[in-house]
Amino acid sequence: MALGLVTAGESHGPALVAILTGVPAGLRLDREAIDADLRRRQQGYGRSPRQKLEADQVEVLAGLRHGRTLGTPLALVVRNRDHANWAWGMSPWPPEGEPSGKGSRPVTLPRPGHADLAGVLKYGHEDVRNALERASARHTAVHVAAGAVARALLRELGIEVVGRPVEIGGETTDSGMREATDAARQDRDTLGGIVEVVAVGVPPGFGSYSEKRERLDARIAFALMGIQAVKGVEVGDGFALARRRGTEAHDEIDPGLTRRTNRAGGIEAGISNGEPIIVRAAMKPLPTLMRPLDSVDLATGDSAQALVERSDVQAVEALAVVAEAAVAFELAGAALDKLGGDAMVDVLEALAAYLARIGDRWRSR
Ligand code: EPS
Repeated sequence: MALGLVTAGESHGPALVAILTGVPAGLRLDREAIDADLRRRQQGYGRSPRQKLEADQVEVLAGLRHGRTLGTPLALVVRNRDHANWAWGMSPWPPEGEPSGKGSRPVTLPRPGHADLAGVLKYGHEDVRNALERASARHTAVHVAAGAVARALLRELGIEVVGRPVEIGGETTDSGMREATDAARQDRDTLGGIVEVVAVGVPPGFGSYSEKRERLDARIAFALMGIQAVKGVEVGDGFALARRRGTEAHDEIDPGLTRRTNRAGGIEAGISNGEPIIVRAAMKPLPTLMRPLDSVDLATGDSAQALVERSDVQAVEALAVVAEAAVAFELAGAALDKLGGDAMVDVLEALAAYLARIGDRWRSR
């Protein structure tokens, strides 16, 4: 069965939920490792005061016994501590008692760049909150938990995936990124940036040119574009390749089937080629602004200023962790597509047999 993921949960609702299917039996999970990824996602210089309220931790409701997967659906939960402040406003059932706490008054001032306007038009909501709650990047927490499971599987296969910010607000040095964040905070503005994810130890042969949806680059691009605020994705030298000649654009092959360069970012024709996989995602500046943009009050149709809410100045460091999780999940899916197996022991045997088969031609890893 293919690796699958479905998630649920609103930003200020009771909890975020993920159900993973197709995880092989016998995979050892480490609660501390999953929680460490959740903590990494919460950190970052530009994060909102919300992060002081949350202390994300994974709970497992099904599919795991004594720290090993059972080969059955794996159900993960990350609770929203902040829900306590929204108990009336985000009550799943009709709330009892007088309106109190946050979220008790309807939001009618859509923020340009957020889900607010398109969401209420599409779904026929009166209260913009009904759209923004699910669209919020809070939801990435449970994707990171799912990605941590994928990372555990990949580690068994000798594959490591690491994400890092490479640019924030146009700055590429650590101090530049911090200064840009400070300046934007001072100006009550927000920033975007670029993250890079590198996967090492991926053997040749994950993904396929056979069908569009099987292409590893297409799968990874889909997973990255599906993250809140991501507006662009590139693989390897990406857009820069379009400006080069063919003699400067490809990766020549040496004996042992190694490459001198990795302009392709480890993927050719939708298949991993054994070089590190390198992808980048570009994030737009966050649309919740302390200095709101012009909008319209949906209750009156008159010009107004967009909703002002507590938010992050930038969340590029968080995106690095979320993007890492997304790439890990797709790589784990592609690994299982190639190797098959509903038990880890079979997956590992299939990998060993495959590496032995190509080993006389492809360098040993
Ligand atoms: C987000 C708005 C902020 C962020 C949130 C994403 O939340 P709040 O409105 O509660 O301050 O902090 O991200 C998280 C809570 C998180 O854990 O990443 C948004 O509108 O996307």
